[in-house]
Amino acid sequence: MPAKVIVDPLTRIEGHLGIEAVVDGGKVVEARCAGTLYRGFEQILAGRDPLDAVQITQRFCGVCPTAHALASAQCLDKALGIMPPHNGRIIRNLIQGANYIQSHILHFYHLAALDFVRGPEFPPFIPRFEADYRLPDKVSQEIVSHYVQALHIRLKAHEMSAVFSGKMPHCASVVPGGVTVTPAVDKVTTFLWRLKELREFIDNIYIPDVMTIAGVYRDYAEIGRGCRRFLSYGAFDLDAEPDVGKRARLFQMGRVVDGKLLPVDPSKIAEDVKFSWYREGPPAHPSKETTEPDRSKAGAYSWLKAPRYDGAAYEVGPLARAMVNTADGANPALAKAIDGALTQLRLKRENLCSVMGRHLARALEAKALADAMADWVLQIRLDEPVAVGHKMPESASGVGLWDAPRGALGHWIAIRNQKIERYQAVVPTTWNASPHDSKGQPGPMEEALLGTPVKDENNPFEVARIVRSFDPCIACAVHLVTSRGRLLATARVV
Ligand code: NFE
Ligand code: MG
Repeated sequence: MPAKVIVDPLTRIEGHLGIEAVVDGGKVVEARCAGTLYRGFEQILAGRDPLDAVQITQRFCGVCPTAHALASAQCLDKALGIMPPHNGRIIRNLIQGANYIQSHILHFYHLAALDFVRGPEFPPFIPRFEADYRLPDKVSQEIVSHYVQALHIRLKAHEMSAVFSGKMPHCASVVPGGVTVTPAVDKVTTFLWRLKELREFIDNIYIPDVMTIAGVYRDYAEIGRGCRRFLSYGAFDLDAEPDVGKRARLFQMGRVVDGKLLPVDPSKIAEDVKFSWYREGPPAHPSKETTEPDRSKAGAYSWLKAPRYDGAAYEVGPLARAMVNTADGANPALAKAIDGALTQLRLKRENLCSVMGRHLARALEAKALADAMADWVLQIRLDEPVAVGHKMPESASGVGLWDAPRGALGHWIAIRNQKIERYQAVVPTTWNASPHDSKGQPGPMEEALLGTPVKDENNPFEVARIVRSFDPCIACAVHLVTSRGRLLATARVV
């Protein structure tokens, strides 16, 4: 008997999101992701001093402000025709690296692990969504103790970013041309001590906990597969090559489709607004598109646009980076860690395209990055500059392509009369949680829900686990709807 189930809100994510799924015969046959919050930042930026963009865009989000600072600064670097010197590049990487690891630990322990681990019987662990918790009590208790430990470790990671960025969140020192912080021995040692603690936490607690959960919830290495097209702009510059497509990065730029590594041509990115609450128009490149809200638009169901690459939906994020960086061995350390984890879990490479694959990719990437940061911090040259100067041109345009913790992040700027004429950002969750497009193609999260067995429409925890594996940066409501649309129940999910 078809049933309509509404779960609203789905918490433990960042921001505001609604999900509506059609369940028939015990499986999801149709799904819709709706971003339910209008922000309007792109309009706020128009007419301002271009240098303000690095500060204003960080206010998109308190979780990934560093990525916006970096994408925006690189967008301006491009527009101004400058590149940071050695120290500027290294220090930007360190500020961003600490924030990546903080974000991954936040996601696992404070947003996602409680989907699989029964917490204690007091707030904030109750009220909770009663799922099929499978871990023995002792193991659950240990992981819950790591929940608390992870809060302290995230503080250390914030301190690491702040050593070089002035403060966290919303860093002060990132500017076009580099950074404004003066390198000094005490900053390097402060950073290194905290990095040591972070690496111990990742190696001895985070990765083992993800492996424990992945070993017990083996069916979650089969579901939530998604669109299996992956896009990454890459992150963490290793040289100063002006062409971002050729620049060496710790995590390389690329796409993977059908297991094949392919290049990225940024001119093929376009945002489709067929099902978005924006004025109708054909899919347009971010350097040309408009953002004109139209809440009354018929058929629309999301404030998110639908970014597409050459007309196709792409998953972005740690799993996409894992795919892009292991397809041809671009990052041997990450490839070795992923192969080792899959062997230990007796899983195949195709199992990476799953809920557990996303959690594994995030944890193993945290290790690869923390290990690289230990080398970078020692590459700071105390007697060298951290930034180059610039002269603001009358007119210019630029693009910053940089992977945030949650995936491919692009900022596009047009400058006219030394002011921002237009600014567009296409952020990771816009890719992953995008609505359908004019070809009727679902977004990656929508596609990941298709075919998901839902054992009990009154308790659709499978959907929550899939949605959270993407680490969406939008608060979330899940609506499960039958083809007949009969309301069966409303559940609050915590
Ligand atoms: Ni608000 Fe973010 C990241 C960016 S999300 S957390 O990572 O950019 O789309
Ligand atoms: Mg945008």
